Amino acid sequence: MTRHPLFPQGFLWGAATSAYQIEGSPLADGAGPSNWHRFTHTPGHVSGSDTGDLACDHYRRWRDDILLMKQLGLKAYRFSLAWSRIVPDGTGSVNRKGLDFYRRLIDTLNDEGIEPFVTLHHWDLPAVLEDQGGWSQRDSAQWFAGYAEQVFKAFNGQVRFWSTFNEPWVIVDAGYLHTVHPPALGSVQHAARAAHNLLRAHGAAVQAFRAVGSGQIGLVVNLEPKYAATHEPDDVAAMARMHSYMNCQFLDPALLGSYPIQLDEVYGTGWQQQFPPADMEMIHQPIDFLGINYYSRGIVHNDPTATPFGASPVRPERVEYTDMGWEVFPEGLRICLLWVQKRYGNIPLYITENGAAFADPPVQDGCIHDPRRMAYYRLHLQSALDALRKGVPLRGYFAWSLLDNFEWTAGYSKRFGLIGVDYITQARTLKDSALFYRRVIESNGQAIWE
Ligand code: IFM
Repeated sequence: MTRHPLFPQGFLWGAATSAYQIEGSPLADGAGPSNWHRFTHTPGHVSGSDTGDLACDHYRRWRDDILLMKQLGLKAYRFSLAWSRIVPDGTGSVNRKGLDFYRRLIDTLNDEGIEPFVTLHHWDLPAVLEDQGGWSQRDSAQWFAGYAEQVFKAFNGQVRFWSTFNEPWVIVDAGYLHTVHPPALGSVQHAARAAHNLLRAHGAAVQAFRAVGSGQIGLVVNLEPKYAATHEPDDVAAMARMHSYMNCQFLDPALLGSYPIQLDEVYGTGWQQQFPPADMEMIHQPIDFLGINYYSRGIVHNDPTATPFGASPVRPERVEYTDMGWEVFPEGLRICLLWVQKRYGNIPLYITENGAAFADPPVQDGCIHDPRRMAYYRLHLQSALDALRKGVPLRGYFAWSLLDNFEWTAGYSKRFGLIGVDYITQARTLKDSALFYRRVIESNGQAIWE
């Protein structure tokens, strides 16, 4: 039998979810409404008028879901906390019952030997804070650090891995620059401010963690290698703009202490002058790890009509696309990991999300056969392993997602789960990809070559 390289001993194999996408019961036990609760209840925003009111009913079925994690052999579970359950008014007093939900979850995960890998904010902001300006408001850094501090104190010693934000780029791009996510502002000025305040909030939470918390803290970003459609200088320049906007906008300030210069072409020359220079000190805090979410690559061409980037996407033909319309491009994962190491040094890395939406066939013989998703995982894990062998300090991998779930504006129409969810009966069914992932975990990677 050919012996292939394996992942290192202790590699953290996990699966990921987020609060609003799976929990349901958004207002239970004294929780306040979140921006996403309000957004989904406003007609016209979400496909099929779907909401997170029930989702995967994880708020009530979490014990069963932990049993499923055990069945998969997961070593870690990445999930987020709903700020509006814990601090319903966004700031001020803590809702004990909201905190208790997460305490039970975390305690049980620890009892079962599954590492809780906790995200403080995965897009669901207390609605009351959005009413006060959300992330475009400077106070948001203190709101977030206050909430984070309460949580660090409550779970001190119970959680070893914390992330401040999941994909701040999406918050800014979809919610502030465009009108796809709440608060749907569609404003370059608000986008620039929101990006800066998210970074300040990240830094302030890291400072709070160093004062009252224990364990490790990091940031999770979504990255895409960018390509120019041609070698023409205009296309190459368009690619460079998109690369700095998506890949460097958050990592450069957080890890290097400055914004990439090309961001001026998006936000306008001098955009940083509105911020006190001392902000960068707060933003540039040492962190313990970086989480990378990877799904696809982006190809762009110069397009002066497309504001504010002057760039538009190009979709290659004769390649595979997922149901999200994202090109399957496994080597991009290795490219991202190597790029991060080259630009930011040897900070420990986790792949905190990777996975694919494909329509699934009905349950057959108690299983869901999803060969395309399985192939997606196999190829991306091979790519990750390649990066590891080239010296990238990769410490873990989280499949997105543990369960089929609420895919934001696509509602329940896209299925990312290793485990299928019947949204009428709430029955869970393991997919072939879940059985494959279990073999990967058991064999510490050998199964990706079989
Ligand atoms: O479902 C999302 C998740 O919330 C953030 N990262 C991308 C996933 C797939 O779109």
